[in-house]
Amino acid sequence: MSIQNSTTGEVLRSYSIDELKQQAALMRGYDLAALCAATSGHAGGTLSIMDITAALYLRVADHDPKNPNWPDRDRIIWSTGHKAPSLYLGLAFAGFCPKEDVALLRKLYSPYQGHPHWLKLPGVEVSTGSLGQGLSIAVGIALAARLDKKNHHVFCIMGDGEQQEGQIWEAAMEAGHFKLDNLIGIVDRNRLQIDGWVKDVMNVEPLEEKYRSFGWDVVTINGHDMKQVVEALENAKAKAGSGKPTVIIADTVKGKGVRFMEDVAGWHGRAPNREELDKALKELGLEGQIPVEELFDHARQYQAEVERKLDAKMPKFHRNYWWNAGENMKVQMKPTRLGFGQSLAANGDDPRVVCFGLDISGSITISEFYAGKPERKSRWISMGIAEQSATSAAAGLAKEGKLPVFGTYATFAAARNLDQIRTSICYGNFNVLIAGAHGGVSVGPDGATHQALEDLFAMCGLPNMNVVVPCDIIETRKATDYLLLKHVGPKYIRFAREATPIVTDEKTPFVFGKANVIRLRGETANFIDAFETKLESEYRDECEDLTIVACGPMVPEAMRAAWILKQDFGYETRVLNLHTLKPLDTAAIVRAARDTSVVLTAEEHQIGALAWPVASAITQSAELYGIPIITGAIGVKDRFGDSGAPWELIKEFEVSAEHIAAKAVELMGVKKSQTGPPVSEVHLVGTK
Ligand SMILES: Cc1ncc(C[n+]2csc(CCOP(=O)(O)OP(=O)(O)O)c2C)c(N)n1
Repeated sequence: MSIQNSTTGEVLRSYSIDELKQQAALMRGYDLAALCAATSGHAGGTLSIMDITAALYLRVADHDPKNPNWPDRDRIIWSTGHKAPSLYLGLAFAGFCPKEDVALLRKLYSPYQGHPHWLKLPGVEVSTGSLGQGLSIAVGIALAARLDKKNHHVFCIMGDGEQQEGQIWEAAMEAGHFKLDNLIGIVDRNRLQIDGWVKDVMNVEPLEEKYRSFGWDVVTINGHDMKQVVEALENAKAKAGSGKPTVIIADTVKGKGVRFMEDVAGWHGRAPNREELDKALKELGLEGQIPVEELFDHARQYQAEVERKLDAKMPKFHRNYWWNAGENMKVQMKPTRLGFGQSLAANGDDPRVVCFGLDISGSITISEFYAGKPERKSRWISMGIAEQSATSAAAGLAKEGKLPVFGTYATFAAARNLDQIRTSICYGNFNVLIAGAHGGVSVGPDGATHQALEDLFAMCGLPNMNVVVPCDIIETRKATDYLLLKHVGPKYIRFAREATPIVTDEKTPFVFGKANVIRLRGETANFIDAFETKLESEYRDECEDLTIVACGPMVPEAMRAAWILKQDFGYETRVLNLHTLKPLDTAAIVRAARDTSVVLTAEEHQIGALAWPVASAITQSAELYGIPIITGAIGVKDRFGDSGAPWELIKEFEVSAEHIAAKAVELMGVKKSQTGPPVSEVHLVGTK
């Protein structure tokens, strides 16, 4: 049946096998052009799944592009959310949305998020991006169809690396148990994942026997032979009433169609540059068939509008204080995550240190532990994409005296496995170091599912847990040095993905649990030299006008805000670098509140991981009873993230120095109105 008018039942378009092959080739071309325009994304897996995508969206699935919510449509669930461009192209080629719009991939406010979000684009069934959840959602949808006595089918697209997630097997058991013959699983068995070959990272074979033993019908096909693909999908649909779910295990090639991408793990999460795109299109036999320039133009025009909107939203001051915008106050930027790897490389000789790989090892730099040091390989344990089991396994290693370290994106390192952290690690008070990488919106184009904005609530809320959020690459290295070898107990370090300003040096103090005071001393050639940093316990009150308390890469933003506040308004700011969120340096907060009476917090997180403990320290301190303290909070305001460039997101989510400064001016207005004549200098341009 396929693409149809859901009112009349008329088939709108049916594709022959040869036509499907042509469409799949074109979809590959659009895919690579969209990735190139976005400058990020997943080339390898989007290419391996494209033949199946074309068959499903253009021939096998019953759906109506004019009525995406038609209740009787087949549902297609993309459990591997990182293959979103293939999903978008399936929809576009079936007529749900314009093909050229796929060039808006990964851009701010775009419906074409880095990972699919069903609330943004009609035709997308569910929001995914955290692997291993799609099959369970598909089970739920299949059960709902049964309850409603509906005949539609539910397809669920998964990866082979993804089969390492335990949740997949809970769902597989449920589908077998409930005899969900309206459910069709598809495994894109391209044999690669991020860290290498699936068989080496964590073998999942024999997949056929596993699914069979869970009560499924199993079909193995060549996922690039269009005839086999169509037959397998159509047969699976035809066998309703069999009492068994079906899984189609499709043997595919990662990067299919582009020789320099085929079977190369490095192309998992890479986008081609312009030269590589041209080469790829040639290899795909698509020269002149993809309107590359039009697509790029479309992307450029959209991007110009995004930038205009963002600029209009930003608080304005007498001059542009943005990073490296002027002749002086220059900064160097490096990703904080590199500091984590540097520390593991330096300290990994301790025979107790054991590091877990969770299939994002290069990106979060945990692989630096063994890079160039083969003798450490026995203490490198690849666990695959299995965060929950790895968390409890780390507790087991710690129980036996090892120093286990595991890390992944903070959403998967501190949220998916929260109960395991709570019960296996914290309740037993085990010595495990957890790294939450990619904290905050500055993760960028991957979008909401990959931007950890709640992890610190959970980690700070757990008894026995210790939490550090370092401000730059150097502090990340020092914090890891300390946590790894000196601190005993559960510990969480959170760091960012993007290159952020380096604002500390080797001499800058770092004492676990003790805040630093940072004071602006005047403009200099280099931003870092303009500031003096001291341990707060060694600092004497300078009667500053206000305090900004920050952690992580919000510390550099707070410093830049202090600069804006001085230059535009003449305000003196005490910046507190509260790198340790737990245990909290309550004394430093209380002293700052007492000395300045204005306390503004700044966090790249939902407001509250930093703001509420600081507020609580103030309200609970007997020293401050009866003293009015004016407080404010900068952070993410109870919303999920978005795709976009990292610094665009810092602006959109209002966590830039400009937003801190504007809020500080507002608070200072309140302070002055309480202590002197009212002032009108709220927000925007200063009054100096
Ligand atoms: C829960 C979770 N852990 C980790 C990741 C990061 N991640 C994205 S894709 C990927 C590898 C997936 O491998 P596979 O399922 O084989 O997909 P393919 O190789 O076909 O792209 C990983 C680890 C994630 N998205 N979700």
